[in-house]
Amino acid sequence: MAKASRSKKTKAKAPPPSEDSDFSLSSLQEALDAEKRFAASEEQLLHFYEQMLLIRRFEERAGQLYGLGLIGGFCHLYIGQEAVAIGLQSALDNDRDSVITGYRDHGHMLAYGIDPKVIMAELTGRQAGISKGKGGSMHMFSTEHKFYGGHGIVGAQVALGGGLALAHQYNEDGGLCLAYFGDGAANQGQVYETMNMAALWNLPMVFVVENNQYAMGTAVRRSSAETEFYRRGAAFRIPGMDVNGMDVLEVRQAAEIAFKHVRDGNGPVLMECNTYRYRGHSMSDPAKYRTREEVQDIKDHKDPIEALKKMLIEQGHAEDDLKAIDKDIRKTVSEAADFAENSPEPGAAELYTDVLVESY
Ligand SMILES: Cc1ncc(C[n+]2csc(CCOP(=O)(O)OP(=O)(O)O)c2C)c(N)n1
Ligand SMILES: [Mg+2]
Repeated sequence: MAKASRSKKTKAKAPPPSEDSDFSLSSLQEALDAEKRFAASEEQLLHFYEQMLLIRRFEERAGQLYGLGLIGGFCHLYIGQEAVAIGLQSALDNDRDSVITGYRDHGHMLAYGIDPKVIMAELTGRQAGISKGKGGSMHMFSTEHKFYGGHGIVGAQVALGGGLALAHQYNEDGGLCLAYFGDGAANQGQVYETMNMAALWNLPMVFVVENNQYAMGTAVRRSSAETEFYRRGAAFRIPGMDVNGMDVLEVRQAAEIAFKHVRDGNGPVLMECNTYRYRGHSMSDPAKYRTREEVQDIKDHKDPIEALKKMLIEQGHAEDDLKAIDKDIRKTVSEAADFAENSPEPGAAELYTDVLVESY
């Protein structure tokens, strides 16, 4: 290894937080409660609207392509959760920060500004896909964008995220790692091993629980002894934040507070974003574990895109202008689908590439 040993680097950091007896779970929460919503400019509001709508229309199209047999394997849609990825990713520094998530990953990639064409091509298993068609829906990856997947093993991305955060610290590049995981994943042991190490080593890491209320067919109250997930870092002195994940402005505000805390060298933060998934767990889910009324109620009263649309109209935007944005996005998504359908599948020789990295 060309670099100095890791122990030298970690020694230079602040002492472990356990020496500070003033730990407060709510210090960041208080900051959020004082100013709940990000003061976005008109331009930013429109951008959030466009990006959330892009995820929704992209996912609707992905669902259709799956139904037509153009997407194989598993496919987990992000519809309903758009405000989480947009609120958080919009606050990242794309030149420095890294992102890692589970298999429900299309929305995060779109939020990161990755071309919908290469994401759709990946979903349909084409050579032009971001993982050359070999990863599919669950295993998308782009080191160029510092997007480290796309992981099918529930909770594993959190431990890998700890490694990414350690790399940021070791290389002194000023970046942080944003590691997303679900309410189900929050019960995996390696998540807590990572929290312990991240707090002990003061790593620049934001743990984000996307609490969409279900892990496959199991509601959180049936699987979790503590359903307020933001509290779960307390044992490691990691401050928690309870965030309305259906409000893009609240998520963005929480991101501002959390990222500043981490960038100032204060170690990791645990954020719980309360959200809801409208579709089944994956495409083969009959969703018998909840009522249609429950889903409809969220769509009618808490939808993140409709809420922002209402706000834009109240601010004087014409409904026709917003419809025009939707039309443009549908066109972008159709072009991505056409591009994917017309792209070739990877050749057999690709079976032997990207299997092992021998040197850097
Ligand atoms: C280690 C492991 N255990 C079980 C599974 C099967 N599995 C796939 S998704 C899932 C539920 C995870 O739910 P959650 O973390 O809430 O994420 P969501 O799907 O709601 O985004 C399970 C149990 C798996 N992929 N990996
Ligand atoms: Mg879940």
